[in-house]
Amino acid sequence: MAKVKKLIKVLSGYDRVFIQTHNYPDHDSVSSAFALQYLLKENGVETKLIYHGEILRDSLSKMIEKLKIDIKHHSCYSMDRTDAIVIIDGNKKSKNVVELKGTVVAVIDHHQGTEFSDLEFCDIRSDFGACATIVFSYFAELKLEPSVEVATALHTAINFDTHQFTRNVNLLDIETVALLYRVSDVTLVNSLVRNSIKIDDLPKYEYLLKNVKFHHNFAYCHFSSGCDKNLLAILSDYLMTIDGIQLVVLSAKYMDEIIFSIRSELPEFPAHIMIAEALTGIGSGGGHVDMAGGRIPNISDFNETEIFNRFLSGVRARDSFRIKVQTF
Ligand SMILES: [Mn+2]
Repeated sequence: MAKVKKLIKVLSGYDRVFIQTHNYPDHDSVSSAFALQYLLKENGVETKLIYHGEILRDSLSKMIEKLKIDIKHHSCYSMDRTDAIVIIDGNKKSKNVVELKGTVVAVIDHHQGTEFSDLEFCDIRSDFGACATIVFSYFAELKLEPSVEVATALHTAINFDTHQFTRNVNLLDIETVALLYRVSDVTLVNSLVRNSIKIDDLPKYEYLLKNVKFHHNFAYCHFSSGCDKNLLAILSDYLMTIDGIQLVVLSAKYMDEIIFSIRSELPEFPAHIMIAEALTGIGSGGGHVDMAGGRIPNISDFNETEIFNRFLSGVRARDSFRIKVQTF
């Protein structure tokens, strides 16, 4: 039986089904939710798309508007325990997925994580570059053609989550885009991917270039006046484009906590492990080998110099095994 048929069967048993993205959703989580909603509707299951936090990026707001994606903040609904929740591009109990009043019955994710035994359906494939690729595999299983809007959303998501096929990319991500390419609005995809920053973001670039600290192949910058999560991720990708930089750590004050964005291009510097180690005792972190995030919930536990030194010891411990260390 096709894997997705089990999901359809499980969800058919509930009166209301919500598809929940991770908090402060990105293109991949919104697109995957949108595509899953389309697929489930074609199979007789009505769903509502919800998120927690905010839609932070203009490119994502534009995608939602152009593709007429109906996604709302969860506070727009009064939810209760009888509601079924499908978490997409995140997992139950993960730090970036708020616990809502409904019952989590299914998880579809491409981050490393636990398969909780109380779930009725769980599909975690951490070797996939985007959750969108997992959702497209369900279309393939059912031989269901996505609409132009769904194909455009999935195509955009894979581009974003793999950082245009340079990060954590799987052959299936590429094959999926090849198939979507025939159906999607490529002009819109390209416009969404290309225009990911706005003029208002430029002062943060200026701050970054003035304040970044380099230590051999490691770069660190703290945004003391704050930066939102998604821009912080874009800025860490930007710093990774510098030749010779192989580990990037950015931190920022955001709301009432300190957030982190980490990028690595060396398997010896596993981003998800290095952030977890550096924040031991004061916060938490996780993600992938090449990209990760983290947070310190109490700002008073954050000390810029100490964080820099904690990462530096992580780098030094691992770099001692390497022959070549680039100097500036
Ligand atoms: Mn994703």
